[in-house]
Amino acid sequence: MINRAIGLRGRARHALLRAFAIVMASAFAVVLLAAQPAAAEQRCTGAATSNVCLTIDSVGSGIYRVTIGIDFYMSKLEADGIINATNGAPFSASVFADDTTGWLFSVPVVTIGSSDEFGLGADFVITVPRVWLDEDLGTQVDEVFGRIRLNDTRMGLIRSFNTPQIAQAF
Ligand SMILES: [Ca+2]
Ligand SMILES: [Ca+2]
Repeated sequence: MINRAIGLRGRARHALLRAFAIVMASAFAVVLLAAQPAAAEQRCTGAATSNVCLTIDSVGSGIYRVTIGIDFYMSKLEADGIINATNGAPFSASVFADDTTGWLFSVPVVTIGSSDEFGLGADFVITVPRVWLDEDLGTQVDEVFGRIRLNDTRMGLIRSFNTPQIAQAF
């Protein structure tokens, strides 16, 4: 419950800070989905330097919406520097299994933002068939997590951020 509360707070903050009405509407929809107990599972790191979340919603008919989000705390100036130095594409994200195959699928970025409040932020979303998440085949519980890679031009290196794991029988 602590993790969920942190995640929702991060989403709400996103919604308040983003200027574009479409982005606000989509972030609000994520909050509504996450508030329905049976519909979504969310885990967030809630770390001091960044908050990284994985959310998996069932949208019916064996289809799941997978959302990965990050707030990497820094000044807006630093965040804009990273965004500009990477031609607007500082991030990539994928979902991994805890064992066996490892990498499962890529998750495309849908929003990138910067502010002094949340730093450098991004959301990644994809809808996938159930079998893509079924990393331990059949009824065995599956353990999946998200990993975001950031081309951090301040340090001249690639940084990785892992979400916590979601364990569920997909
Ligand atoms: Ca399974
Ligand atoms: Ca596993």
